[in-house]
Amino acid sequence: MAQAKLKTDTKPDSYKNYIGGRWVKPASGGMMENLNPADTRDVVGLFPASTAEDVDAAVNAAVEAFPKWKATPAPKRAEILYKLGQILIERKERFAQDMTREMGKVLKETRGDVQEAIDMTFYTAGEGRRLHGYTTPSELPDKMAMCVRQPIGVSALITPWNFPMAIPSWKMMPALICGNTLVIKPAEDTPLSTINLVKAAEEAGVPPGVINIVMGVGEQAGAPLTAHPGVRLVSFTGSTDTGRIVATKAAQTDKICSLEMGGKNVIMVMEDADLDLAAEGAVWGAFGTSGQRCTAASRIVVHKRVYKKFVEKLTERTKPLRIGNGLNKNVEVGPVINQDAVEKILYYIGVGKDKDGATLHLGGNRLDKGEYRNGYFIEPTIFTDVAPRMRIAQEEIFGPVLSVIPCRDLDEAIEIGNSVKYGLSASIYTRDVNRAFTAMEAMNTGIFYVNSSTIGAEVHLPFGGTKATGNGHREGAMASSLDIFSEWKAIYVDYSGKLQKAQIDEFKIAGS
Ligand code: UN1
Repeated sequence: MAQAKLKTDTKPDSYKNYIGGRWVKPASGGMMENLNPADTRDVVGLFPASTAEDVDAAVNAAVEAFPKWKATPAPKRAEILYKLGQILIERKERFAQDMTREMGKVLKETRGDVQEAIDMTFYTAGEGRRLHGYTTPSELPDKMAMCVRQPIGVSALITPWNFPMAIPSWKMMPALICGNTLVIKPAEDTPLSTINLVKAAEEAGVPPGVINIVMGVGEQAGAPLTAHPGVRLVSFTGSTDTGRIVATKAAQTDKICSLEMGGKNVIMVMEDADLDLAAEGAVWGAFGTSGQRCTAASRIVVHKRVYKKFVEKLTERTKPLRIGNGLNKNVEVGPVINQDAVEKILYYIGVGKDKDGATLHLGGNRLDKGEYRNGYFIEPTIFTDVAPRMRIAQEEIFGPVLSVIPCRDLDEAIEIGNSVKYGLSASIYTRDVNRAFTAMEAMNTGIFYVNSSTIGAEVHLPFGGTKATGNGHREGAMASSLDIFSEWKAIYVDYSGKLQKAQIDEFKIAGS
């Protein structure tokens, strides 16, 4: 059984920022410790605590590299991505191990995370020979009209810790294929996975300055990046509160800004559902990644006729889940990311019990004895008899906490499902095609599943959500991510040899 390698006796590895094609120390010399959340005695490494000075150097490098990268034909940019995809395939196992060590989710899932980056890289590389614009008739004779996508400039990518290679790839690959240069600021809890991705990109032949990585905390490194006048676009994934700060900052210098933020996703279980399948999907959606996905299922709305039976099945499946270090083969639920997360999750469990008055049906505790004593482990937790307006049913907890809410019928399930401020993902379990389609249409979310959980989006479909989940953009699916990372240019070519005035000149149809 693989065990986290403890490095208590040796000095931890020290990492650098990547700026203008060189690995460099942060200007202030400050470093941050990155700890394994399953065992905090294991120091994954020391990473730069960057400040505005480093950000400035990185943005300048990206500004300088932009003209050449922009002038590189897109199919040639794509060739580098194909190579990068190949390197990621070769390193998949090592990158997955590193990722589990730095963020805790189990190996099966970190392999999936790297796989998602591989999928995104190849999928985007194919776009190098498309990047379609279109031609369209002009309203005037002897005149042609068309539009093309053009690169935007320097993109700032601010990425979260829960998908530390997949989400950077969702932003980085389309940014690159469109001809942008970029500065990425990964979450301070998971810099290593992004370094792994950037090193692989360097090896694949991405020219100096095209990709830059600056590590550090939000206020020190993220804030100057979103404010920097050299940056034209900010793409952010994280909490709604931080996203609003990012958007406000970005607006002050007219930056393009794409935000992917919180979720409070629902599974609706109808009385005709396959209850075993629904319970399996609920457990995977709620406790996979220890509930730390934006798409995690944190609410299950169940028809009252099958409520009791469903809760039994859910409990049966949750109880035996093996919690522990994600590097161990048999573990199914890893730790949560850090001490702040532990406190926030325990706070919400307290709210559920003492303020909301829901029934704490299962779990509810931090595990801190024996094998758990050096990590951030929380039991998979189920609340039952939850009312839709309770805080635990409204606010994003981002941990292994599930609220089960009874409902009367499909209409009420939809109403409850839509009653939160977020709109990322939703799902229904039913055997009735009419109900499935009714819910599909009625749910105000960016992603909808029928007879499967709220997680598991594929890279070639749009990823993102409505309401407080985002600001109208979608990642993934080529057209939508190209819309973030390129700007349209409309082009008119008049070959009539005379001044023609749109909307003003009258065109006479011959013979009329
Ligand atoms: C996230 O929830 O933060 O759909 C990203 C999924 C993954 C991506 C999730 N493919 O569950």
